[in-house]
Order: sequence, then C-alpha cells, then structure tokens
Amino acid sequence: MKIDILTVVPDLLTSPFSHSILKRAHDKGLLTVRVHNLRKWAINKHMQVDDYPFGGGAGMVLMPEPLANAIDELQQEGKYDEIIYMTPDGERFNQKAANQLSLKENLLIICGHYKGIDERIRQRYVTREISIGDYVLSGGELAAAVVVDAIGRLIPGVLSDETSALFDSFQDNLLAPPVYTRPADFRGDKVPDILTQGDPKKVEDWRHEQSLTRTKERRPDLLEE
Ligand code: 6GU
Repeated sequence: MKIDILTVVPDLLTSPFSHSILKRAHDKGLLTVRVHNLRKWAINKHMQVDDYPFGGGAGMVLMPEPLANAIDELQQEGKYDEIIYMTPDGERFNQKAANQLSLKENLLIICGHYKGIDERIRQRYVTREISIGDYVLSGGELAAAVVVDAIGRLIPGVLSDETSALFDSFQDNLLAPPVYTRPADFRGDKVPDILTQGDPKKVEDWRHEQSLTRTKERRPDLLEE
C-alpha cells in the first residue's frame, strides 16, 4: 500500500511511521508513507498556502490552488482509491473503517490546519472525510498518524500469527481480555490459575468470557451494534 500525506507541518509526521509495526511494514515493502509539504505548491515567493476566510472570522483557511496543484501533480503518478480529508466534522473513524481502508492500494490523506481547507477542494477532490473522535485537535496531522497506524497494521502480511489482528479489541465488537506475563506471583497478586494450567481450550473460553464481561461493563454500546 502507498499512502501520501499532504500537510503544512510535515515535522509532526516524521517519527510515527518509523517504529515498531509500521517500520516492519515498511521494511517488508508492504507500506510506503510519503509526507509532502504543501508549501512546495505555495502560490508565491512568500510560500503562501492560506488566507483569510471570505465573510470574516478568526483563523486562516488553506487556499484551493496549492491543494489542487499538489493533488493534480501527485495523481499523475497514478489514481488514488480514496482522497481522505482529516476533519472533526467527518465520519467517526473506527475499526470497520480501518479494515476497509487496509484493503486499498493508494491513499491520499489531506491534513487541514487552522480553520480547515477551502470547501471547493472538498467538493472537487475529497472522497472520504474522517474524524478520530469528538474533540478538536489543532490540525489533522496527529489524526492522520492515528489512521495510518490503524490501517498499516491490518495490511495482509504485516502482523505475524501471534500478533494477529484477529484478536484485537473491536475486531469482533468485543474488548480484549486482560493479559499477564511473568512473574506468576507479583507482590502477592497471582495470575489466574487457568492461564498457567496449560489447557488451551479452557484459556480460550476464559478469554472470551472476560472479553464479554469487560465489554458489558465498559462499552455496552458495542454489544448492541
Ligand atoms: Cl481529523 N482533525 C482535527 N483538527 N481535529 C480532530 C480530528 C481531525 N478528529 C478529531 N478531532
């Protein structure tokens, strides 16, 4: 999969994809993330990419020309399956959306900043608008990092059998069960016996039961879906 990201703050996106699972995805040739500075497509020598909103009001709006020129140029290399705009008024991101997007080949993610991007770019280019939750971030960059992480680890071949996404919280609308590691007795707190007795069927049943209990307690809304 190839993911291009357009942003005015590329520095915010230098580190998140260079570690752990996403690094492995990159090293295996399964995921390429390219971060593009929108200022490369600025309209003048002042590197301008934003301007005041028509009609007045606080904040700046990313201008249509730099975005359109950037998208047009990037699209010459090949069409995108989705052009995603990160925005708090988009559809709320969840595991289902991550699953869908992990099956795509080419994605472009546009990060807004300030007051957002000119509406005409949304109309003309954007195919999907995503929010990561009901709170406001100062830009779309951290949200884009969240989305790329959630998608990247689902690309076939990225996770090994042991780390398989099949066992994730949310994959079947259930939260994950508790986990333990050595020592079996930590300052008097013991690991549940089932986990140390070596009966895989019992372990599986216990984990499912724990998942159900946790989901009922913490996220009953997931069970209604
Ligand atoms: Cl995608 N962008 C911004 N600026 N804030 C957000 C968000 C996105 N998702 C939740 N809050």
